[in-house]
Amino acid sequence: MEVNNVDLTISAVSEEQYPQTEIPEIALVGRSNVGKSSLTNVLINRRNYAHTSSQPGKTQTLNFYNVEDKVYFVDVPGYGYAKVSKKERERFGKMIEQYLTQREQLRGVIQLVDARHAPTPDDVNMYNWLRYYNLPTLIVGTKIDKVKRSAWNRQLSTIKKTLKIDNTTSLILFSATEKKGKDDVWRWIEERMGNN
Ligand SMILES: Nc1nc2c(ncn2[C@@H]2O[C@H](COP(=O)(O)OP(=O)(O)O)[C@@H](O)[C@H]2O)c(=O)[nH]1
Ligand SMILES: [Mg+2]
Repeated sequence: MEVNNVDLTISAVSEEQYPQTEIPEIALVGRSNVGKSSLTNVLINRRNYAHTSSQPGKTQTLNFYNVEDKVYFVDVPGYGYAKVSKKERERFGKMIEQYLTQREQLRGVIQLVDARHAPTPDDVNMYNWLRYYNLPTLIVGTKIDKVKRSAWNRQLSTIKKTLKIDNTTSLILFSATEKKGKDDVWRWIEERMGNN
């Protein structure tokens, strides 16, 4: 999609704040620091619109990015090591779970995993959870620029095996620095946008 207009509509801390539109939504999930903001920036052709950070686990909001009034990207903050209290983590976990299971506008979920390593137990749990709820899922293996090209196939099969990826799930290797995989990710999103 040709992207010119993007707007961070809301950083929501509760359901009442979610946009009240029928625009399709695509959620981005993954551990803190895996590259969610960087992927968002590449998809919308911006350098640092979605703030990237080397400080993991601080955001505890669902960030809705309105892209051309055609789709919302919903940045779901990292699971794993969020630097917040147990109570806060539970509250936020419930909010994410409700969003992912009950949001009518949600068309699909992009789960990011770091392609340099095998998916972590948190990644596996998240993926199993997405399968349990039958959410259309794309796995994006990030930071592939840090992996030698000769090792790409091995990393692909490690991701497939560790997550036990089923045949409804697509898998794309991605690099934000080289913008590799951008068109394939957009293609998957546009397919989902057309589907109810
Ligand atoms: N080399 C490389 N670094 C990346 C890539 N994606 C993200 N990063 C870096 O990883 C760190 C965390 O990225 P960010 O997008 O903020 O992760 P988020 O916490 O999931 O939103 C930042 O320092 C990014 O510059 C990538 O594809 N390649
Ligand atoms: Mg981020």
